[in-house]
Amino acid sequence: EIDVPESHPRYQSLLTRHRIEAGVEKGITSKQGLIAEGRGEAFDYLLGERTIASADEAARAAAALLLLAERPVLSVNGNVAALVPGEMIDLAAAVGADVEVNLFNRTDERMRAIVDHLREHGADDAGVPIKGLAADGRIPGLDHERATVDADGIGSADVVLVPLEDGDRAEALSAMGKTEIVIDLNPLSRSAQTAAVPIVDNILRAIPNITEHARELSAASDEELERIVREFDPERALAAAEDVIRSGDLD
Ligand code: PTJ
Repeated sequence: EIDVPESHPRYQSLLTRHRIEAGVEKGITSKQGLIAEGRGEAFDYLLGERTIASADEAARAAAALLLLAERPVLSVNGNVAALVPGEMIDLAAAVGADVEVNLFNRTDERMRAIVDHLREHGADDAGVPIKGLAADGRIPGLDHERATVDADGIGSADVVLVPLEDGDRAEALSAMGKTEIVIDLNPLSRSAQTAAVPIVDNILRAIPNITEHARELSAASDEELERIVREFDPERALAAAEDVIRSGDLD
């Protein structure tokens, strides 16, 4: 995919950059997405570019929440589509969720390009519905464009996974009573602070990790899943991530 050996110490971050650049070229990622990527990279560097223990616990709680949900929806934006399209489909299939394309900077071209991109990555074969084009629902409290969702997608979801979400929308979704799982490398971001389950990890690692936990938990009882969710403490997880960043101690 790129001409960098896997042994290169910055392999992962170079791969990520390359995918985001390719996303911009393909018309799925916004230019703002390049800036968001740079911000994420800085935090990933401080976290040692690995999944810290508290993020792994959060991924397990996220898997339990998605398995318990009646109407789980996984939200996809331009960065998510560029970085983990096939992985999002795998996760949706593993937990029985729908995928909804939901953009901060919404344009019809980019909406359609991302829907096509997800189909190219096996959505139809996996039986995963891709929503977002109906645009017949609203998130109250946001201006028109940023409020647009599908009524039978995010509009009526009980649990939503919103990776790399903007703070206003994360707060508005939470005010609607949705249980939110947020993936964000910045533990101080408003979206991470709003989430029932904040996962402070690179989305490249976090999505496959949630899927792995979901597969492991597929035979667990509802009581067991509820216990995992109950025992997860979002504030403790955010504090643990901040500690790693401040101390430079990798766990
Ligand atoms: O495609 P659109 O129009 O929906 O736009 C998507 C972006 C991401 C551009 C938009 O939502 C945006 O501007 O987001 P922000 O406010 O830049 O927030 C992005 C957050 O994601 C920041 O806190 C970053 O630290 C974090 N982030 C960036 N890359 C990653 C990440 N978190 C996890 N994994 C990453 N690879």
